[in-house]
Amino acid sequence: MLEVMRLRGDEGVRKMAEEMLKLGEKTREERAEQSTGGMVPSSRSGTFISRALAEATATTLSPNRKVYDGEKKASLPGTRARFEGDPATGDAEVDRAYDAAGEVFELYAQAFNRDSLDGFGMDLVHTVHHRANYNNAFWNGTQMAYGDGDGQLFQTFTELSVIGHEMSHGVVQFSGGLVYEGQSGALNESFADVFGVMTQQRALGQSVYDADWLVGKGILGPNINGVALRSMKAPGTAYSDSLLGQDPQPYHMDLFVNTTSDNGGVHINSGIPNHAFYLFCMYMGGNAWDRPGQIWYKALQEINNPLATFGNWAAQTLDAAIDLHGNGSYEMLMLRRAWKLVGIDV
Ligand code: ASN
Ligand code: ZN
Repeated sequence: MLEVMRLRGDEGVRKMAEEMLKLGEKTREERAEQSTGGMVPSSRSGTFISRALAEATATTLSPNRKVYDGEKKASLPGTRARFEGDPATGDAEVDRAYDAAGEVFELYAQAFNRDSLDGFGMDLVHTVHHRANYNNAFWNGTQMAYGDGDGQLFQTFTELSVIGHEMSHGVVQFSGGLVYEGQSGALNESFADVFGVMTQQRALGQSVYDADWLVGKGILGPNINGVALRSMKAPGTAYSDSLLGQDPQPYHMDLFVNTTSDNGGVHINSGIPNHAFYLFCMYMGGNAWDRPGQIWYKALQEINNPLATFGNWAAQTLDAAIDLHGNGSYEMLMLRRAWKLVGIDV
């Protein structure tokens, strides 16, 4: 997105995008340090248990949220705004981050028996109002941060699917990680999108057919021609705008984008595994966090390959489907079909 803005935006947008890209590099360096800093790859050692058991034990899990106000400055985490149990503040950004963090915690706790992002109940630290006119949100290896947007390109970043996305980067990191470059990086991005929209669908009580499958709906500026940041249902169609350019996401391997920008297209080629998940959900029906989510989550816990390619990941999801539902099961056959439809044979 930022690369597109840098290339296609007007003078002001271009400068902003260049600044943001520089900041992004710094964040990625910090994030890389965090993920190699002797962190325990927690819940990958955990065994996989049934959903019924997960729900029974999950009742004891509860979040510890800490939302800070960045006061439009760069330093993190900022000043205390709303901690666990505090009443609503009236600051919409603070309260949306607090509520969304609760939804994300609940998804992982109740559907996946995971105690917070690291599996060991870590605090959920969020900073809102990060920097001035900041057009992004991120996980830096230890906490989440959200800009307010510049009001032109973006209006806010505290939107449920975006918050679910950022927090899920933490889950990927503590599950053994997927290196943020090329195909493994696009898988990291895709996992974040999948669990971001899943958070939203669960919070809204939506089945896979009710959902819009959009990431970041409503965060684009008022005059931008587009509906969201990304579409899992129809990658490449989320926006088409003179400032933002055209949504660059492919939905099939034939359209895979080879590029050195965006860490080798991590936010671009994620459209391919995103669409495979969407198609699989369409075959399964019901709720995304049931069969499809359980398979994706199990695959993440078991892949044990931070440099996984799309093919490796597809094979891991197939293994998970076989373990959970049996060889030759409907789930396994439909999953293979979904991957085939995006150009990946397993
Ligand atoms: N919002 C971006 C993301 O989570 C920021 C980044 O870290 N690249 O993918
Ligand atoms: Zn991301």
